[in-house]
Amino acid sequence: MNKIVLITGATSGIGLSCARKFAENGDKLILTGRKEQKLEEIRKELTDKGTEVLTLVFDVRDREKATQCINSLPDGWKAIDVLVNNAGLALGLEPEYEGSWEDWETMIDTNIKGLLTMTRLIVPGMVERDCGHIINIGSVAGDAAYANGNVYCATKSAVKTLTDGLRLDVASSAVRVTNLKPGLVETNFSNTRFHGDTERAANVYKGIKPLTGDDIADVAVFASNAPAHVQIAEVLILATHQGSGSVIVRK
Ligand code: NDP
Ligand code: 8X3
Repeated sequence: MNKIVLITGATSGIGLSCARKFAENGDKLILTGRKEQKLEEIRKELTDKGTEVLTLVFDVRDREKATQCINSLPDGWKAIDVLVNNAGLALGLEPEYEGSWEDWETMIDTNIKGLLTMTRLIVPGMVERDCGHIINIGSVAGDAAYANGNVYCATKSAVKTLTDGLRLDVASSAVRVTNLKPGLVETNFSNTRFHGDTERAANVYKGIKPLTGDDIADVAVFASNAPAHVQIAEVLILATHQGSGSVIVRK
């Protein structure tokens, strides 16, 4: 309650759900994303309900702009309590030997290097204040590769390793580190993965009741609200008819 929560990729899906759920929880929000107008709409929606919201427009791949934005936070907003490293994407679903160089670079730059940029910018202040929480949005895809998932799965595997590494590196402080690993969540994720092929994207969620962004945000808020001595290190959240990254039972 009353924490300052910074969420990357707050304009859609899990990030937007986190914004709404942390707002309901009584927290102050720093919402970041690439789409200025969408961020403004969300800011208005949440401020109308009484939440204090600040928005920052930047691409997590743009280290210079990200640094500028974080370093110029006004007084009263600098002491970030919770960083939700959510911005991320999958592009393509092809055999590793046929994938697109460009898609690979975008995924690596966003899911790994973007997350590292935000961590590097925000965690030193948390360690100095001996208080803070990093919630990384990993994936079931980081636990084991599934067919044609190759590079995306590798980026989420990197998120798992980086989250575990960070947890070790801050263990002497009161900073907590969480890896949330969702399975199938119906968001804009598949539209992005299939480069706007909405029919192919819709098929991903056919015959199964997928998770929602809110389901994941509920767990993020739970982890944030846990007593200070409790560190929710990792949570795998699957739809009931999903057994693993590769096993989805459709009816
Ligand atoms: P959405 O596509 O709905 O949301 C992705 C968000 O990330 C958007 O706000 C998007 O902004 C933002 N984003 C992407 N690239 C950048 C960037 N370079 N800089 C800043 N923001 C960026 O998908 P989800 O909500 O599903 O995805 C959120 C996270 O959850 C991702 O890390 C994803 O890998 C992970 N995840 C998703 C699962 C799913 O099944 N949906 C399952 C497991 C994990 P913009 O609108 O500008 O593109
Ligand atoms: C997103 C879920 O199974 O499409 O990380 O990789 S999955």
